[in-house]
Amino acid sequence: MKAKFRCVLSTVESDSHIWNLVYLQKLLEEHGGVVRNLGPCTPIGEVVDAVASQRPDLLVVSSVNGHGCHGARDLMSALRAHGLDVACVIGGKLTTAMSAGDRARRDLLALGYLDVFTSEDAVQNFRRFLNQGVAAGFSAWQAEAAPVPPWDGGRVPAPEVR
Ligand code: B12
Repeated sequence: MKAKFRCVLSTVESDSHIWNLVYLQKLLEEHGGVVRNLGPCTPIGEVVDAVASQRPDLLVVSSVNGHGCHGARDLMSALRAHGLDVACVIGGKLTTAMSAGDRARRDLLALGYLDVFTSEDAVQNFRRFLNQGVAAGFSAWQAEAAPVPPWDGGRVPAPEVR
């Protein structure tokens, strides 16, 4: 298949899981990506170097050990500190509690991730993202906003005054 985009694939420094990366590499290749898979426990410096030297169209970060949301913040900060503005998405199992998922999603979108794919239909949504990205450019993607529950800084009902 003709190459349609170049992609760097990584995880975060704390994450030693491998098969998620293998799976994503195959999925990306199926969509026409030429993939540089940086492997598990990816040092942040290696991701920064790969993005700086290869100027990929897309950086995909996958983490499943439940702590990825922290490493993902550090990774985006490092990319920004090096002046690297690359279309970047993340997915997998990023938190240990389902209830922390919305907040993590909100934080990561605010930091500059184009989307955060963690739901049950993550792969289906990611396929849509890839198809649209190949057609119109990855940066054009508009992620759905994460809901803000009232106890998490959202709209808090005014207390009843008697
Ligand atoms: C194999 C395995 C291990 C092996 C990994 C071996 C290796 N070299 O890969 C070992 C034993 C080393 C291991 C260690 C640990 N593991 Co483990 N592990 C698993 C296990 C059983 C299978 C993972 C796997 O290979 N799946 C196959 C791949 C293809 O599927 P996947 O990883 O789920 O990825 C899919 C989706 O998540 C999604 N996805 C993933 N990334 C992305 C990114 C994008 C952009 C998108 C769109 C989608 C996407 O797409 C994939 C296909 O559907 C899972 C449980 C399970 N059944 O899933 C636990 C699991 C991932 N491990 C877990 C944990 C907690 C750990 C440890 C912390 C345990 C410990 N206390 O030491 C350590 C962490 C090690 C580390 N430093 O990261 C938890 C994570 C819990 C959480 N996230 O809340 C899980 C879910 C088990 C559980 N139910 O508690 N683990």
